Amino acid sequence: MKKLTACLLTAITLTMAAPVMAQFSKPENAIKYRQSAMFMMSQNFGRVAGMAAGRIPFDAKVAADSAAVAELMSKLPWAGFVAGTDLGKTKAKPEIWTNRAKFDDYAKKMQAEMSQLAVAAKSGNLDSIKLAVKATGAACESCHDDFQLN
Ligand code: ASC
Repeated sequence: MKKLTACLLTAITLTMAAPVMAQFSKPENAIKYRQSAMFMMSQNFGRVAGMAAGRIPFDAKVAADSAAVAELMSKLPWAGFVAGTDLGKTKAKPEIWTNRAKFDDYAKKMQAEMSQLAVAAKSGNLDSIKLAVKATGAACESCHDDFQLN
């Protein structure tokens, strides 16, 4: 009976872990995956933020396209935060895995703000874009403050 229970538990655990194992063949790939999505997001967000700050000339089409890509990218990094990937070439703090609910809340908040930014950029209204950039940047920063190594 004990053996059967152990067998069942192993089977259940393997079944639950299967999608993650199918997605990344090794931990380094999970790290690379989330860093790539973050990089693409920051390049696109940074362009819009540059326009909002007046560092880059405002181009409504470029802003809308960039914000749309940043919004899509904002959905991607999370699948890469697989257990055991706090080790290696990463600035992810181990607290991500011991305080996951808080991390997930930050992640959701950032995605919501990035979606708002995409809406603002699509409208072409620079004042709305400025407000949304501020809120989105704050969401990025609060998570980095708690969960990213310097
Ligand atoms: C970026 C980037 C971040 C955030 C943050 C916002 O472009 O790489 O981490 O914006 O700096 O304040």
